[in-house]
Amino acid sequence: MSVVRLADYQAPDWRILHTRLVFELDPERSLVNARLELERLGADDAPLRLHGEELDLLSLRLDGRVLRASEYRYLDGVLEIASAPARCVLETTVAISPQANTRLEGLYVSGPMLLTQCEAEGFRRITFFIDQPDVQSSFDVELRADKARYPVLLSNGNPTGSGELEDGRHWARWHDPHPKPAYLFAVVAGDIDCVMAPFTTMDGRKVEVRVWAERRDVPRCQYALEATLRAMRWDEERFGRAYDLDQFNIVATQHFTMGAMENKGLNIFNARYVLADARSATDADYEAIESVIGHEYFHNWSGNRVTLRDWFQLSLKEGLTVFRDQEFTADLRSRGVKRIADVRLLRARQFVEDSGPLAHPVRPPEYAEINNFYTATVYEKGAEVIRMLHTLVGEATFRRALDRYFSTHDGQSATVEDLLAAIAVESGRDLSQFKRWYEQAGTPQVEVEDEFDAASGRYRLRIRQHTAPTPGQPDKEPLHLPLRIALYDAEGRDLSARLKGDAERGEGLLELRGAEHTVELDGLDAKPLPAFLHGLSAPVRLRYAYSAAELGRLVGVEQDPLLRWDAMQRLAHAAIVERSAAHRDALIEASGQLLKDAAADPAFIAECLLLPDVATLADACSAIDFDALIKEREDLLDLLAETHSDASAARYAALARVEPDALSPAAAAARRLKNVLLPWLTRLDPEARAATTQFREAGTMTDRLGALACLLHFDAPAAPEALAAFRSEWAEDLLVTDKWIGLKVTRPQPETLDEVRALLGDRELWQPTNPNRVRAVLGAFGRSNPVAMHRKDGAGYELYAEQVVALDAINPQVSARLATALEQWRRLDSVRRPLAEASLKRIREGARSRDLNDVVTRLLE
Ligand code: BAL
Ligand code: ZN
Repeated sequence: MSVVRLADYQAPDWRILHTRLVFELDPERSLVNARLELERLGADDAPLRLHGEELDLLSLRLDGRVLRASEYRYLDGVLEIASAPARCVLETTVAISPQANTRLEGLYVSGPMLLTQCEAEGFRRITFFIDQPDVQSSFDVELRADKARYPVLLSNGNPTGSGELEDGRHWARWHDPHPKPAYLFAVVAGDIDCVMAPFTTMDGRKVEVRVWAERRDVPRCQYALEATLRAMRWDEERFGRAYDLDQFNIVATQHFTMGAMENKGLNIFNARYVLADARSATDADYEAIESVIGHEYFHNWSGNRVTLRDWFQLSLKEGLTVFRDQEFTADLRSRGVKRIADVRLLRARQFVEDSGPLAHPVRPPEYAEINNFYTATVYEKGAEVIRMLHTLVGEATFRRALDRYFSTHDGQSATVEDLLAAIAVESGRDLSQFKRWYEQAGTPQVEVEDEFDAASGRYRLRIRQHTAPTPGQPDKEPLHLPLRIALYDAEGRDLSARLKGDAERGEGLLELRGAEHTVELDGLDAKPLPAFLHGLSAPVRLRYAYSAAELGRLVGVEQDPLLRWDAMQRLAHAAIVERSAAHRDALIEASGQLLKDAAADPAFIAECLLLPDVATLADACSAIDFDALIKEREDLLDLLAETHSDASAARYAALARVEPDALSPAAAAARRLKNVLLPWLTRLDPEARAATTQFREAGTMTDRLGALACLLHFDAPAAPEALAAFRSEWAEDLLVTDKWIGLKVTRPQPETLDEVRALLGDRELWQPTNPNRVRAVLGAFGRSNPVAMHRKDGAGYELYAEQVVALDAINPQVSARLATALEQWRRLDSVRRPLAEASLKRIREGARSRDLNDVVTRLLE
């Protein structure tokens, strides 16, 4: 497979001064006429090369003249015109088939809509273009379509006119004044409707904000609309960024490979991140909607106004924008609980990715298929890298640095170096070593050893960092990282301000640059209790030989919610993976304290009581034995439930009285803890009475689904009836049906594989062209049901491989993503490893797409 290398980057030979597009929209066969005003930037003999995939070329004119076949060639996705004047106008007309487009890249059909997805390289499936982010153009777009079928016609920018055509067709024109790369282009045509609200920006611009959906779904768009207004205001207040068009449109579709897409002025969203109402959405859905709405909106500056020079810089927009959306949620909701959720995800997905065959730097040096680099590393680790910069320079300097970055590069295609340069200038700091975070893969391990000399009262910490080899990177250099630290004395006072040493910066912040540092503290009566990485100040694994008692104490003495949660996770980890009785007992003790804590946020307590998931636990094992891990984890949960049966029943009952049907933060936090305790209660009651009652009386989807999960996963007597009732209540709703499927396929029994087979054979439920449905069935099964997926007879792997290959012919991005669920295969136990390998080889034999070939090749390398 050919690869693209960052080192080979060359500035484009041509630029596009202006683009005019006319679409004759039709689901079977749409015609696209493109008029490109071009200017040569490179050498006189530089040919004009345009990207184009699966386009039926109907006409080609250069400066008004039809080109002869000998004057161009269209081969392997490139249209090449050997000789073109330095300034010229190229006009093409192509035909494309949206109806046949199951890849969902380019122009495709979703229910009553025709719509586009262009990032990363979908625009070349719409028309010929220089489809790379460093080629930006202003756009004028005319859309023509049957008016009855497609009454709404949307594109980027501002509307400039509309009118009637013959034969019941109509047209609409859009002008986008902001030059943009093709990946930000979008079109939507459909029989859709919207909710709308006005917004006045801080600089006085009046904006019409609309959220569109299929007509029946419009009543469920109000929350997304309000979240958009919150995001627009927050970006002004926190980052000084205002919106820059007269309209901002968001469209929800049921068929979308990604979560959402930040097209300029016309965001297109997976419906699951828009549609919500009190009946159908969980508390987690509401939070995710607000977060993704924010994320896409924030791209208007971090991604759109300042875009990328090339796809290697993907994290420049994604890491920065994830950081911004994390801060949005933290500012509007509970900062501590948000950080815990983000770190949980980072460990469960990114750390795992970073220690396996798909590990890659935040800025990969090469790729075979860019679609495969929309990864946890580029997004989540990329956000952690930005967070470290924020920690190193502080909020005020960071804000000034971003102002500088946005104003210096407004309208340009930027690089990671550009962002680092803006931060370096504003902070006066040398970030050359810090840049390694973008270049070096793997999660660094920070080892801390300490010694206390009672005679002299001196306490010394020796801190070492090391990053293990990753594919293509055998040797690693030390990284520049901020390590927050606290040292608690017997009264719980933090002594870290008195630390001295080569890494010490004051206020409990160490800056590590070398492979090894020593810091120390004098004049102590007793060894202090150290705490590290407050707020996860760096995305590292930190090893320190805490005793069980020390971790138990940390849960009580530490103020940082993340570190309190982390201490609970460490206790659980040692109890399960190392089978440490002391850690188990300390976990039980600390859990009891938390259960009784009436002052703490119930959502925080819920996070603390949740054990690490099996993938996170497996990540610590050199030979993963799922049976042992799952059994130890279940035994620990049984013990927690038994030991705290009275306290958890009492707390559950009290929580159930907190505004049970309200959507307020307090009510949502109560539900969070209630639904962590419900499985504890259900473990002790074969009749599952609490879950049965909760299912029957639930006034919210959170409570209903929480109860249904318990009934199903504990094989409660009421489970079959509840499942059927839920199914028939929501049969018409794709998104809620996905939730129901998700529960079915994650039932932790080997026989769930038969359920999955049944779903795959159900002509109504199995919709392989709908990525949400594929993820509900196979994504949830592959990643969240270790019992059935990793069956020791290999049947889980076999079914998975068969489906990944079948899906490759439909949507390669989806099939490639599914295959990554086997990224830990090399560390499986000796029975499972060869079975997983055989299934991966089967995938390799069946893979047709570049996407899947790339992933499976790297998995097997
Ligand atoms: N740019 C792709 C979707 C997102 O990360 O916003
Ligand atoms: Zn993004």
